[in-house]
Amino acid sequence: MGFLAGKRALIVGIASTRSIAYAIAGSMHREGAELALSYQNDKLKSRVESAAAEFGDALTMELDVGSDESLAAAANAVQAHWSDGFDILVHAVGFAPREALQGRFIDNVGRSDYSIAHDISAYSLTALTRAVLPQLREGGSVLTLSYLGAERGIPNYNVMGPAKASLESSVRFLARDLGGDKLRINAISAGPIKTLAAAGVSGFRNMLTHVAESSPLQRNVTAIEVGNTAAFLCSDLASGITGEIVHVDGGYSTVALTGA
Ligand code: NAD
Ligand code: 0WE
Repeated sequence: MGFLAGKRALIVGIASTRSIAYAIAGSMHREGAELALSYQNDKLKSRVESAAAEFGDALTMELDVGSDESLAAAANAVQAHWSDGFDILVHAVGFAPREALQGRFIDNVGRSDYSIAHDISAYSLTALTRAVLPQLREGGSVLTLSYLGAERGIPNYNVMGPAKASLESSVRFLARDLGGDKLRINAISAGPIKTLAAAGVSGFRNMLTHVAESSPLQRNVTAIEVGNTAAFLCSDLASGITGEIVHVDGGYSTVALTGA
């Protein structure tokens, strides 16, 4: 029997079979979890429906985390499907206007870019968690996805850096609140992976090569490795872990002077 048998998971952030959320769904399904999957808009609906068919006929629903009405409607859809609650919430969402993710941070970040990046990439974790909190069962857990740009200045990542820093801080504040409900919350800080969100980024290929050459594991990480860590963190095997940022990056963030 899988280590997530009897658990129910809502997974937000599938846009393609390359999405980190898709790999997380695969790992959780393999370990015996029952799934519900959301899609951001009509354009992504059929892709998420295909994933749902693959992962044990999962429930699907629309969810735009930028809208309070959409958050409430999605929470209602989950409640109607799982009337006695669920156990796992996965938030794998990030967005900033494309123009802000190039050139100098100081030149290319406007007030509205800053606001959108923080709204969709950071605030949405708290808004989504609050929307489903009454449904989360004791022993359950929340997981989000972060990146090293929260901790370091990285070319082109720009406003997403401060947004991820805010996301990671939110994990620590939410951990205090959720602990009282016997719930946990953690983040995975993943190394670079070629997904849709990474596809448009100029120089991403060179970044992958640099990271592989500089990492203790001497390679890039896969979405499957992130998926397996996600399944562990959301399982009872990780019952003592909350408020934590776990790096799944081949050790890249633990070393310096890698050219020496
Ligand atoms: P992806 O493009 O496959 O997933 C991003 C998801 O965000 C998409 O499913 C998209 O629909 C969703 N999204 C954007 N705006 C939304 C909104 N308003 N409402 C609902 N959903 C919305 O890319 P990914 O790389 O799998 O990204 C998932 C998470 O992983 C993000 O938080 C990203 O920052 C993080 N991450 C990615 C990498 C990487 O290199 N790919 C590394 C570390 C962390
Ligand atoms: O968090 C991310 C993806 C962030 C992202 C990407 C896009 C591209 C398309 C947020 N918003 C958008 N908006 C778009 O219109 N990653 C960790 C992947 C990523 O993105 C980078 C990276 C890495 C790594 C951007 C610049 C530099 C490195």
